[in-house]
Amino acid sequence: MNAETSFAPNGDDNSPGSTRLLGIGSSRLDSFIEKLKNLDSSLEKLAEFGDEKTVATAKRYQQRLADIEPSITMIGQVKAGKTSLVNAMVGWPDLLPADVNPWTSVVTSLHISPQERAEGNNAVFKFFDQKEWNRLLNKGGRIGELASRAGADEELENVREQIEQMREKSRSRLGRKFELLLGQEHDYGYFDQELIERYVCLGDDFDDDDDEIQAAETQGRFADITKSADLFLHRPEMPIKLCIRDTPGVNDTFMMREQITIRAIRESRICVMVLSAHQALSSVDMALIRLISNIKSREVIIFVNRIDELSDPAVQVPEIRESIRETLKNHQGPTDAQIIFGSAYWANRALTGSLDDLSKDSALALFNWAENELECIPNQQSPADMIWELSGLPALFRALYERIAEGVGQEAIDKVARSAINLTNGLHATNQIITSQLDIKSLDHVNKEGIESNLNQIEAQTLRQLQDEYAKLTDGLCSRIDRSHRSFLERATASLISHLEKNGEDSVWQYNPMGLRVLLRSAYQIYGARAQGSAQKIFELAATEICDVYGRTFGNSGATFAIEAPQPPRIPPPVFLGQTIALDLQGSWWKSWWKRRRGYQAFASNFYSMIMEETDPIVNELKQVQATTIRDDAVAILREFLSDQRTILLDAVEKAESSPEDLQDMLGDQDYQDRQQLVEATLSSLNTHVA
Ligand SMILES: Nc1nc2c(ncn2[C@@H]2O[C@H](COP(=O)(O)OP(=O)(O)OP(=O)(O)O)[C@@H](O)[C@H]2O)c(=O)[nH]1
Ligand SMILES: [Mg+2]
Repeated sequence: MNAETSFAPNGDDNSPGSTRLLGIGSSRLDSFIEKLKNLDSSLEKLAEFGDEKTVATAKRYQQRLADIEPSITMIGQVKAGKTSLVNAMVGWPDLLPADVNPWTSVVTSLHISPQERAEGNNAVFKFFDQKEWNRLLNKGGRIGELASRAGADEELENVREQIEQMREKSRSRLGRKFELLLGQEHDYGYFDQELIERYVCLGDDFDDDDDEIQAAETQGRFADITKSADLFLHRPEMPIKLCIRDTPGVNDTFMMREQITIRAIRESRICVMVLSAHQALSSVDMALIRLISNIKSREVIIFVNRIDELSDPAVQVPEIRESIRETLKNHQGPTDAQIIFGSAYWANRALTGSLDDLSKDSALALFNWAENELECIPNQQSPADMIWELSGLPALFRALYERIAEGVGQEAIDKVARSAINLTNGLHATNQIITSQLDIKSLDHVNKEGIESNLNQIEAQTLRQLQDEYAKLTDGLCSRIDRSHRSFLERATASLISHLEKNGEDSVWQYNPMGLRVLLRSAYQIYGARAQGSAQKIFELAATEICDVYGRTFGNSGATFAIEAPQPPRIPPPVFLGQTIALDLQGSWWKSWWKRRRGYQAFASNFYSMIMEETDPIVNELKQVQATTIRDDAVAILREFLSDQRTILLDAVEKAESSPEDLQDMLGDQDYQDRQQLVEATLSSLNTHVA
């Protein structure tokens, strides 16, 4: 079955409540799309110049523009309505099953594209690999690690039991194939709700064997081991491609999902935190606050869902807004993140056009909210348009589009424009060489081998510099982190002892690990700023040296321009710092750890080593994973830049070495003057794109 045909409500794009609504708010991207088109047509023009290599490179850059797909990760409280909201955002109300069993930990990425895909709508499901699965089963995930470290045997036993049950269920559902499936992926050339359910929804328990087999055939067959689902669908109403990632709610027993959420946040530049209006943001959601507090405020949007369930939204919404701000302030969260209120329920009703059977309470809430928002709703809209506006979805899209236009989208344009400028500069140089060659007939000093060896030298030298600088910076980062780590542990232990001296062992002591996070974050920020600075410096050096090669090779005829150095690598936010550690867990875990200790000395040394073990992974993540990623990115950027430059420069040399007749053959009957005009026009249009 084709997915498109399985979705009945949107047959007619002009009917109220169709996916037409998805286009509302797109105007925020108008100027971004204009820039994209301009850049694309400049590249198209470069392709017209005809020589093969230029065409191939220009096409590669065009493809890069076509591939821009900003991604947005939705995170939030369990049952806040993330999945329902994602369904509304892609205009397919029941696509992903809402209300799934809380055990699932699948991250679903919906890729929506205004262009039709040659392969149609398709789906890819990936399973956990053996290592991830073993970690969950053997250690019980994060919570198991915590429990065993804290010596909370009872809890650990509990976790193990639940996991054993889960493993048994998976065995019976998936049979012998089970182990073989780990690490695999399943691809489909279509998808519908039923298929998705097989991969993301756990089935219920069945008493009867026959039922069980039947259920395994349909619902929840693979859900135990599914790690991610990628669904691709065509939405002509969308202004650009988007990837929207639905994650499982964060507070679950295994804390498996916290790691999953952290990874999903890392893969996107923008994060939407979905809260439920009844429990807007309480200290219970500390884990969530910790996760977003490591992301820039501008890249976090808070969506307060389910306002249809409020009795008086007009009055309650400002109160909720205030309380969220207060909570964020008290816990060092992103206080100026934008907060949007809405209802996925209303949005999905607007999409299906089934507006008459809103429940009475929901309708009352809708009228109440409509009065409040009157000035935001333009006149003469259809009821579906009005409800869509009140659902908060257009506001959410507008906010997302603004972030995309100024952030990740602009960066992508900048990157391609810089490469395109360099390509055009190469053509410009070639042009000048051709004219000078036509004048002087030969350029004795042009020597291909000499240039190649020059380029090799530049490459070796700048790459070495980059590696050396980064090694130094990483050393600095590590020693700063180790210092912070030690001093935090010492301070915390001192505070523990002083508590024991004052209060004895019966009163439970608490210590906020915020201080450690602040110290680690600042060490990482210092590293990030330096890492960008060094990359910038070395990239610019590489550009200048290559420019010199042009000058040396072609004399004045070649080097009349500057080469655009690429932008330094992005410093990804240290989301991992938000990971829950034992000190964050108040309540029973901590109390049970506390009760097990006897004697000050035992407290102090046990405490020190437990917190050390707990915080080590965070520290290592910063030192190793984050720092290595940044270095690898910088190296990849430099390599690509040098390789593009090599192609362009050698191409110019080849032309300079050709006989006038061969040149004529290569360039066809294109007139030099025309060529030059085209090059100059393209250059000046490209220059408008870079900052
Ligand atoms: N009234 C109302 N109910 C909603 C709204 N959004 C979601 N729900 C309901 O809330 C329940 C949970 O919705 P989901 O979309 O599964 O929530 P979730 O955040 O994805 O849940 P988890 O993935 O399990 O954390 C479902 O029964 C939805 O129908 C809303 O805006 N209004
Ligand atoms: Mg969900």
